[in-house]
Amino acid sequence: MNVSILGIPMDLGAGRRGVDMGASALRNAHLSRTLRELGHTVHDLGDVPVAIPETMDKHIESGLVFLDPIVQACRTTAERLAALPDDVFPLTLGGDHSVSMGTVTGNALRGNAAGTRMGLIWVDAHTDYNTPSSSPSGNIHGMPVAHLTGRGDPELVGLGGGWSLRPEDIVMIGIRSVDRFERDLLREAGIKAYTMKDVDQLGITRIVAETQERLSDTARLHVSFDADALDPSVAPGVGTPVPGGLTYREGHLLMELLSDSGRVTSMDIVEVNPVLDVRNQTAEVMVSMAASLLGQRIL
Ligand code: 5AB
Ligand code: MN
Ligand code: MN
Ligand code: MN
Repeated sequence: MNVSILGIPMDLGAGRRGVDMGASALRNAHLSRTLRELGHTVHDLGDVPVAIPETMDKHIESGLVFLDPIVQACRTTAERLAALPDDVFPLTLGGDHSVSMGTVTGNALRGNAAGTRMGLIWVDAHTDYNTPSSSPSGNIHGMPVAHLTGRGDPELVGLGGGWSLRPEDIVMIGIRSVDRFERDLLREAGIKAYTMKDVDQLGITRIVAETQERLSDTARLHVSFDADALDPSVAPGVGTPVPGGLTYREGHLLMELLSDSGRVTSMDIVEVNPVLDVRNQTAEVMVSMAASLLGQRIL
């Protein structure tokens, strides 16, 4: 496969500094080499330009922290991805999770399949379904899924130029932290979310089988993997850790089964924060997750 790596070194959407260095940490953990050893052709396209917070006032517009520069970076990201040929597997590196408004939009509007239904598999401790009015923090990394489905700030919603994701085409896995008003919005939208209780009770195998069934009407799948979906003992380098997450094997099994499906055409790795990490452990574990999704096999 042709894998194209694109970094979005952005921490404007998060409450803590440092995730802007995530893309660099993932490269440093031998991402390209690991994928080449699996037989892929790998091109690193470099980084999308992102404004540096210290060069700006911390401006809050209609309840949103750093709205303008986030819109700009997401727009550039979406344009870069949408312009990639069909046979490329884009692997995008955050940055905080607000980058996914650009990556999901760009991948949905890419190539011959542009505008056809794309399933979104959201692997995260959080549902990221806040709107500017429901958000307890004003941090945009807690809001990307709401905006992708067309609710929230008009500029962020408008990134797709009229395109938006159908709530029934989204499946979330690993969930264990949802805000009070966010929960009502999720229920109302009818988005399927597998909590950690579901992971414990059903297991990853059954969850992936149900997910496949549920997303069978979509043409392809995008995986957005927030490092905080994993248990903090496995992935300590994240800004918003929540105990009780996916084990190392649950994360890998999820990636291995999605790889077996042959339907995943793009992936994000987000929320890796080297400032909070222990010897780049989180970047390394996320590189291994990407390798499993891209076909790494033991035997
Ligand atoms: B992440 C919180 N729900 O909206 C909010 O890491 C946390 O991309 C959001 O999943 C976490 O601020 C965003 C409290
Ligand atoms: Mn997230
Ligand atoms: Mn999260
Ligand atoms: Mn986070």
